[in-house]
Formats: sequence, C-alpha cells, structure tokens
Amino acid sequence: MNRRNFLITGSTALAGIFLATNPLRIYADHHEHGDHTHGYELPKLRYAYDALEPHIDKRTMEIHYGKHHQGYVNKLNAAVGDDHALVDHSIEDLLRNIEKVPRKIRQAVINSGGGHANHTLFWSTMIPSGRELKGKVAEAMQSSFGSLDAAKEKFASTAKTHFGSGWAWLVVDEKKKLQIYATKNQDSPLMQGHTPILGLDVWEHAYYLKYQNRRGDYIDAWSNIVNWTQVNLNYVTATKA
Ligand code: MN3
Repeated sequence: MNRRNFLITGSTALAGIFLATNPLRIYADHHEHGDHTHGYELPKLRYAYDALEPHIDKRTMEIHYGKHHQGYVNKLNAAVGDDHALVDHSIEDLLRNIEKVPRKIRQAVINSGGGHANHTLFWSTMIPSGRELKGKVAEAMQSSFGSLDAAKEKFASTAKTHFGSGWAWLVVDEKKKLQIYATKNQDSPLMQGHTPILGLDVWEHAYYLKYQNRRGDYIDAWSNIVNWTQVNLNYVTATKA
C-alpha cells in the first residue's frame, strides 16, 4: 500500500469510528460542522484585550490570543490539511479519539489541537470582574472537596506547584465526578475521556510580561476573573452528556 492509499484508508476508517455527534457545546463556537473550507478557526473573544486588566494585561492578551492561540490553530490546520475525515470533526472529537488519529500527525494534533481546545476553554471561562461561584457546580465542588474554599485552594496549589509548562484543570471524569489535576504541555483531559470545565494556563507565555517569575501572583489575580457562570454551564452540560 502506498502512502497516499494508507492515509485515505486510515482516514475513512477513522470517520466511522468517531463519535457520531459532538454532544457538548463547549468548543462548538470555533468549528462549524461540515464546513469544508475553513478548517479550525480562532474563536471570537467575548471581551476586549484590556478588559481583564489589571489581572491580565492588554499586551499579554494581544500576544497570547492573537499570536500563540492563532499559531496553534495554524499548525493544527497545517497538520490535518484538507483531510475531511479529520477536519469535519470538532477538535473535541479528535482529542477524545486521539488514538485513531493517523500516527504521522498524532503528536501535532495533541500539541496544536490541544493548544486550540485548551485556549478556547480558557478565554471563555474568564470575564471582567468575575462571576459568583454558585449552582450545580458549587454543590458538586462542596461534596467532592469538602468546601468551596478547599476546592479553590486545591486548584490554586495544583496550578502553582505544576513543574514547567502546562495547565491546571477542573474536569468531569468518566464517572461524572469532579477532579482537579494538572497536565503537561498542551495535553488535554479530553484524551483520557474527561471533560475539562475550567482550565488555567500556567505556561510562562500566559503571565511573564506582567508577572515574570511570580506565577503565584498571576494565579491569585486570575481567581478574580473566573466566569463561574460559564463553568457551571459547562458542568451541567458535561454531566448531562
Ligand atoms: Mn497559552
């Protein structure tokens, strides 16, 4: 079998094995199902670059969103090319079925596709001045971690103590239970069957311009701009699916 045939055969098989539909809406705003022309796209920001000041500065937002995230989208599109068996699926589907992505481009999808999904969630779970933590996700956090303060503290310490580049996550696992943990690089919880409902980027590019080596200060500041209304919506969606 020559290489071209292998790729076509592999992709056709992939299309049949993938989840038929994407039940979640967390990532749905950046990829139109069945759109054959655009590939993956940078999602629109719901606020201005300077709207998260003073916690996250305008320049960091410009570079982080406009350069870093755009870079992940560009590299993801370059990796999947015009292979409709791949690009017709949401990035969530690709990551949930990562072992079925052709080996040749799998690591590129993990890195750049993960980067795309992770940042898409990140932007959507921040909002100027933050939102109150309440609702179903608050109830679940209380029962899973003892109290809301204990849950927040576990999340913050997970983010602060993660070594090197990566993310801290609040996820809904395969048993619909909450977990808090970190992943390295752009590895997505979706690859282990978990649904991230809140993520915090602890790569230096997320904070270095304003905070330099003070990751802890960045994490404490970020806690003021969490959109818990969106996180609650993500929780409700993930536990229904
Ligand atoms: Mn980043």
